[in-house]
Amino acid sequence: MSDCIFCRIVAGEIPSRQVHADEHAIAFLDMEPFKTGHTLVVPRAHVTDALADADVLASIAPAIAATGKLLVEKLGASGMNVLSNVGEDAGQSVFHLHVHLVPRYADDAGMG
Ligand code: DGP
Repeated sequence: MSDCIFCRIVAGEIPSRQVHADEHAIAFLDMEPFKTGHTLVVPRAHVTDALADADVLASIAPAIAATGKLLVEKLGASGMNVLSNVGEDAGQSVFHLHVHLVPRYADDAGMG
């Protein structure tokens, strides 16, 4: 069994609130959301971060776009923060590439 929490979510060993999936990636709600609908897009392949493997990063682009569109449609978000922390000093806490999609709403007062 992998000790990577996101590999275990991808494998279905740990439950998640999945909002999108394709051949290369899954997207599920973040358990510590900055804003309503905060979602993580995660490749099925294990790479440590967004700079580790350009092919894996490129492979999740369709899932990022589809999930962002879904969040706008379903939640009425009027904007989106799309970001990936690379390295502990940048705030990365799970070392399996993940892209945060944080839906934003008019007058929602910053990231906090
Ligand atoms: P980062 O700090 O950029 O590595 O973001 C990691 C995010 O992952 C953080 O916002 C919390 C989330 N997270 C960590 N473990 C789990 C989990 O088991 N399930 C879910 N849904 N989210 C998780």
